[in-house]
Amino acid sequence: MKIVDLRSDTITLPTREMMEAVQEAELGDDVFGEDPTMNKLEKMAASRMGKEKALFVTSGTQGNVVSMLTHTHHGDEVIMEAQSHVFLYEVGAMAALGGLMAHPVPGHNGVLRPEDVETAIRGENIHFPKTQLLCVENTHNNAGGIAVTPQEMKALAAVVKPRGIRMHLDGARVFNAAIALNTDVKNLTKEADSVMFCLSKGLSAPVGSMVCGSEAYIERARKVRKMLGGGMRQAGILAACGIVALEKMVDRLREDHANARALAEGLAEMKGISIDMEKVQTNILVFDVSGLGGSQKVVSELEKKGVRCLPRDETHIRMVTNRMVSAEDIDRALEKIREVLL
Ligand code: TLP
Repeated sequence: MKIVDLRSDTITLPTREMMEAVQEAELGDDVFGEDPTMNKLEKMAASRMGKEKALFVTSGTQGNVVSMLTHTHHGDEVIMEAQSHVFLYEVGAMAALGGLMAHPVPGHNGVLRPEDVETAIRGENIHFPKTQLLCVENTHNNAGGIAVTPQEMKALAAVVKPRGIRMHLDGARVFNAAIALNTDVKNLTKEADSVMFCLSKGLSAPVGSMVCGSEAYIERARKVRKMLGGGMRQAGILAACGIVALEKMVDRLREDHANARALAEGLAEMKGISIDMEKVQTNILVFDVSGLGGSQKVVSELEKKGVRCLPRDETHIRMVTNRMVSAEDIDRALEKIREVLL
């Protein structure tokens, strides 16, 4: 049975070109800064994000924690959207490893309102921790792949920058946002002091994410990465795939977006499914199945038919289009979903 795997874009396998690039990669010890392939990837990533330097990290989670630890001191407070990945899905790393206090603020469709961030910022008071960092997620995963616009980034920066608060962008899928908004990715990263983006999601590299920022910032981040055990030796093996990902795989994300739209349009016509088409902007769909007896039941039924997806919560399912799923697979998935709903 052919499986249509819509659990995540993290399931994408490396391309043949990536595997070939691995064979050819010139290698060295990256902890000594001597891996030419890694040095090339880090240079490319920094330039793509409009930052001075970049650092390869093992995962998006490691990238976010390295970024947060580099910006802060123990006991500082970090503001983030209440449904964000850094708050919900990173094993409490900021608290466990950084001694940081999370201050989650509910956004609107995943996008923080500047006035709510302003209210959340602590003033000078002997009782308060120091608000040191704002984290923004783009695209916003839990909200359903919503793209935060350059104007929204600017409005948030206008609130935090004058107060000396730093801004970190969890841009795991920032290229998806740039494509959806038809803008250069630099317009989305400009206001951020640090950016993390993933090579291993829609871009299909097997491993790795990048942290980008100023030269001084990345120098400190490199040390934090080492402390977390993330200093890798002949990491050019991984960087070779990352280079192909950046050079060849970014524009292809459009196909995932078109497939997500086609999937959403099909779902919207089905009884018992409620999906907000305005929120279908990139490659993530989150939709309500409360009318069908809850998400776990539907996910299990679909699994039996060869369509894989994940419950987002008790009433919502998440589906993520990705390179392993073709337009024909989407038609097939819709057919199977219809069968389950009958
Ligand atoms: N998200 C994964 C799961 O962890 C939920 C997924 O399947 O979507 N930031 C954002 C916005 C993310 O969506 C993710 C991964 C990460 C960070 C962490 O990346 P990894 O999985 O590489 O640690």
